Amino acid sequence: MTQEQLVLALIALAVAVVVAVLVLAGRRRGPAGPRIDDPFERLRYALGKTRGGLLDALRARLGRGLSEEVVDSLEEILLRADIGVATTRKLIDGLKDALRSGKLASEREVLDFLRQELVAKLGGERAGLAEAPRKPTVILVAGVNGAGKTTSIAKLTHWLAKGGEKKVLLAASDTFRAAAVDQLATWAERLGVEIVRGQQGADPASVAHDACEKAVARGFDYLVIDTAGRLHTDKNLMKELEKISRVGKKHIPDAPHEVLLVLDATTGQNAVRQAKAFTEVIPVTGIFLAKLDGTAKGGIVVVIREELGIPVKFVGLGEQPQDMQAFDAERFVQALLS
Ligand SMILES: Nc1nc2c(ncn2[C@@H]2O[C@H](COP(=O)(O)OP(=O)(O)O)[C@@H](O)[C@H]2O)c(=O)[nH]1
Ligand SMILES: [Mg+2]
Repeated sequence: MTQEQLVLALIALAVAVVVAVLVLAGRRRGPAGPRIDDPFERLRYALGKTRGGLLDALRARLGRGLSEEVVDSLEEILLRADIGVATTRKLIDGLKDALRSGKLASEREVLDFLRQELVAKLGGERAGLAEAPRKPTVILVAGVNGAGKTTSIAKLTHWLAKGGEKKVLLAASDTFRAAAVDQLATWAERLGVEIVRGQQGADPASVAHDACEKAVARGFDYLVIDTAGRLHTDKNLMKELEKISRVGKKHIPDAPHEVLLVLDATTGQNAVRQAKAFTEVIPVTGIFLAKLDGTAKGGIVVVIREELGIPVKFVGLGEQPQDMQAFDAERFVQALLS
């Protein structure tokens, strides 16, 4: 082998190693995680971090036997899962009462008690999405920047379209950044639905207005409106959101039929504070709780329900269009505590 051939062989080897490393790293970073088709198992997998901190810790503690002291020590575990101070207090008091009156004798009974109480607190049944008596059903989506609005809209669209059976129109009323409009447009293309977009910097309310007009004229089943992320402390931007929510009424008097607030589950109690600020400006009808898969604070669902009285309607479990589920209290609690 000549020296030149040796150098070429070494270069080829180096390239092969680099390619192999990149392929392996890409695979490890794959966004979807394992593919799980069963919805309950999918939810259970996504709640893994919260369940790990909650159920495993509860079992370890209860393994020491049952006493008031042990029940008291559960408080810290519930708080860590972000179940909230008020709810945790009620759960612990309830457990103690049940213990004193001899209704709790085993770890299983304690967990059953917690499951029942949590299902009751979460409203017991599915909230469902409001449907307009006459189409289109208009869904306004709000939330702070980065909460997951646009991704959640993609999931919602995938779910609403029912494989092409229903016609969904998207409105890109997040006109502040060109990138935001492009992001929604990319989803629209991927999902095979139409989108109304204004010029960059266009009035967000006028985009919403045009979209309402088109949705009525062309017989769409659903119109989903994306809005600009805003700091919940910014009064002007909040006012504008109010305007977007009002503008569609010219064409669709009872619109919007749903105002979904997207909250980032990983921000825990801060998400609750945001929600309070939004509900002062617009009539939020439901919560879309995004990023439940990335957090050990899944208990925040309970706080949202208890402190805001607004139903959690959807949960986001990943970054792909199918990574969403309609919220079901019973199933959620089962996935969390079993
Ligand atoms: N793991 C995970 N990531 C999410 C979820 N929802 C959104 N994201 C990610 O959060 C980031 C911000 O989302 P985006 O939709 O752009 O937020 P927006 O600014 O509110 O529109 C993106 O990287 C999304 O992929 C979710 O349910 N799970
Ligand atoms: Mg966005």
